[in-house]
Amino acid sequence: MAKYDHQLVEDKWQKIWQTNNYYQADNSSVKPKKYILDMFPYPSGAGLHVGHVESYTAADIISRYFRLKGFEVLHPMGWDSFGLPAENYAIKKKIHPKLVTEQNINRFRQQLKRLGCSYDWSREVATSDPQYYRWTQWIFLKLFAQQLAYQAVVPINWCPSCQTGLANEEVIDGACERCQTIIIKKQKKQWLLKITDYADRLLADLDSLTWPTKIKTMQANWIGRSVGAYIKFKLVDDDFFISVFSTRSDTLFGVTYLVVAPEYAQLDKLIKLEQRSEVGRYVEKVKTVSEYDRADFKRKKTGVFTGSYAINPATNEPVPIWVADYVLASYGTGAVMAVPAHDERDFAFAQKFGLPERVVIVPDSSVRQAARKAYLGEGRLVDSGQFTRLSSEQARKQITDWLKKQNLGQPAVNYKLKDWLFSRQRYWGEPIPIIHCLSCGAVPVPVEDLPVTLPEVEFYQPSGTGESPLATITDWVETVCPKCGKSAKRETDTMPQWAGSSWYWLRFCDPNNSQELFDSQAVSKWAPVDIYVGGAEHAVLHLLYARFWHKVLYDQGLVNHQEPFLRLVNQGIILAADGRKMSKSFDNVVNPDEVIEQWGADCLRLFEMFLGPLEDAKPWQERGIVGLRRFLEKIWNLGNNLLPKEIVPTDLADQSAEFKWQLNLTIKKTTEDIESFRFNTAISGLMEFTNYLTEDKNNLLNNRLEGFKNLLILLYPLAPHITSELWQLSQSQFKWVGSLAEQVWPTYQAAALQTLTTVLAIQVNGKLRGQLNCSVSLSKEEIINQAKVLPGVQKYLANQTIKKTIYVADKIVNFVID
Ligand code: ANZ
Ligand code: ZN
Repeated sequence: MAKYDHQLVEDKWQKIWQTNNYYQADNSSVKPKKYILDMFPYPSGAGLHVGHVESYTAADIISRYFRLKGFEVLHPMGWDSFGLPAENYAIKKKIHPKLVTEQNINRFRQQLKRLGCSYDWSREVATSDPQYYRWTQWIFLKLFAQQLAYQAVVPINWCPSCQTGLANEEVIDGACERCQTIIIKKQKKQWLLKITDYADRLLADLDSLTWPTKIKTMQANWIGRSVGAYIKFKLVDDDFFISVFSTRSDTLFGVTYLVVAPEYAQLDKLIKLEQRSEVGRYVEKVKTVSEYDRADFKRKKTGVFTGSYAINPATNEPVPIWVADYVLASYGTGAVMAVPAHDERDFAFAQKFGLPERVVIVPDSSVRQAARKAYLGEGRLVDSGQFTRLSSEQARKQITDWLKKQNLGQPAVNYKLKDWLFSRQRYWGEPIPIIHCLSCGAVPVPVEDLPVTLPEVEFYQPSGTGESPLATITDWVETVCPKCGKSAKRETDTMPQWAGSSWYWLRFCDPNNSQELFDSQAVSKWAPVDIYVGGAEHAVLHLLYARFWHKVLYDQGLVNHQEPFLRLVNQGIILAADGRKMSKSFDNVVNPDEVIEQWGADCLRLFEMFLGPLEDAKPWQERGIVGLRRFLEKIWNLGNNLLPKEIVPTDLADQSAEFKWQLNLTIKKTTEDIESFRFNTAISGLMEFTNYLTEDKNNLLNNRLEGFKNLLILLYPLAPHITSELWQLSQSQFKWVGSLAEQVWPTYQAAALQTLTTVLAIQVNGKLRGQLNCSVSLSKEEIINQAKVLPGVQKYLANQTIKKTIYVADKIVNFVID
């Protein structure tokens, strides 16, 4: 056998996989299915980076593993090719976005093939392909028909650099997600999607998902459901009522003033003549402050008095009405009842402007209050008339009921979530398929006229007027109304990048369907996605939008499952060797192509998986590559040494207990590690097993061969090229049936693992209470669980809380109780 030449081996297998359509998923297969999906990439000009390699390798390992487990696996790949990154790059390089996108896609595809990913390339889709976005537009029309897409003049987040409006989800810490430019507010007529109609379901259904807790929490907080009441305050000298949203109606007796947002719609009604100029100046000044800063708890409070008073319905006392920017116009009613004694911001504001405080809640237990601070917690009511002595919780209900009887209040639920701003004033996106007619209004483009394709133009840069560049292309804009036939104009805004990615997993089930969105049988075969792998940065963007669209399609009877992605796995970021983020400006970016060139794709795959737990952030430790290369060479040589030997494979029964134990332990560990995405420990287990096979001189040749055969299968998902080659080289001599990819994943024999045992002393508070005789293959948790239920131990632990468990491998378990 020749020296290990990764280029030769990898080229050869990639060609074989390609020409035989090896990984094509069969819609009519009778096997059980698994749908394993990667978050498809933006085909950026920079090409594939090591972070892509990390998550795509992980998903590929899982896909190959499940194929060997007997599943029909759908593992597709495509391109999220619309949107700002592609367009900005095109502008920079002065090439048309369509051309740039094509070039970049070709490069990405090539790179993914070189990485040895087992995609079903026959299902490739690109969101910027008219045959794809035709259906994205079709879904938009469905949303429009359901009144889930609507136009409104709203204050939008405008990025002055990208020259487009952005969704709230795209504004991070007050700045544009893409270019970090500070966002300004602009009034503009925009398309919005009514994601708020789905707020409750988007929240409730999180429970059904196997997703990282962190992501679920982020979504829940973003949706921000809060239960409270609307409460009305009558003006002292007018019949006008100010309605506020409060989660703490139990503090009503403590309300000493009201605050409205500077943008409060009825502000004019409230301003007294003598306060007019001061309020006017304040409102002007606030326009320069971002909403993000305004929501900051710690910011210095500012505000002015309007001159008006309202009546606190609980105390019947007049309370002054102020304008302050810590109240946001976009939440609740844009007005707040201020309770300085029990709210942090109200407290700071009252301190600054000398407004009174009134304590109405005291803590149940006598926790000592730090001096001069608001008490924010729950407790018992004091100084609250008929409600005094009630608990906060009782009081919220009773005060709200009492207000309701007087028509001054009602229970309410509010959400932080806002409708999804869906218009972009950019060229490189799906045209919104609407025609504006003077007599008929907004008219949907008839389905048979889809797709509304982007016009081929020379000039696709932002227009600078705040309108989409499409607005300048007169012969595209001018059209006729599909309803009345009069001349009309096309909508010139485009959809955001998130549109195409909000349903692509469904199109993969039936990617070439030209008659409908997808065939419902194909979708019921594959959907929902069983395992979705990708970055956590999409927590409240793509992952929220995708769930929303999926639910809309569910309500339309187009899919039969409420959620798109059952299990979500996030990969951690790979940092540069210096611990900083990889970035062109630090000149520390690793190019995966070069690593593949020098060490091979199998080596790169193993190396990235071996860096540490998949979900952790971890630095690129170049030195480690050599170690993994040696590991691969060791396996190559193991095959090399076995091949010339005349071995007649015999039954497993001949094997020693030690060998059986080693083999079965490796099978068990690799299986469990792969299923739980612990690829780093799977690899170290396989390394140990390889060492055992190469170093244990007492091992029968026969055992080594059996071990080698299993090793190739177990390692195949992680390093598919070298294992396929070694398998093929050994196959005829050892009479192995079928190719490696056709093998069945081995199962371990529990009995073989019992043979090597160990005895541990089990103590309670340091006193020996029993002995545990168990297999050495048990995990720490398994051992502790078994130790707890030993009869001699259990009686000491009954009704006790274990404060601490001390575990010394192979020796002691000591339970510490009171
Ligand atoms: C009186 C009160 C007393 C409040 C108290 C809190 C504590 P979440 O939980 O986030 O929904 N609020 C209502 N609308 C607001 C707006 N537009 N801008 C700023 N603050 C607003 O918060 C609800 C609470 O935030 C409401 O309950 C209101 O203050 C304030 F001891 O009402 B509370
Ligand atoms: Zn018309």
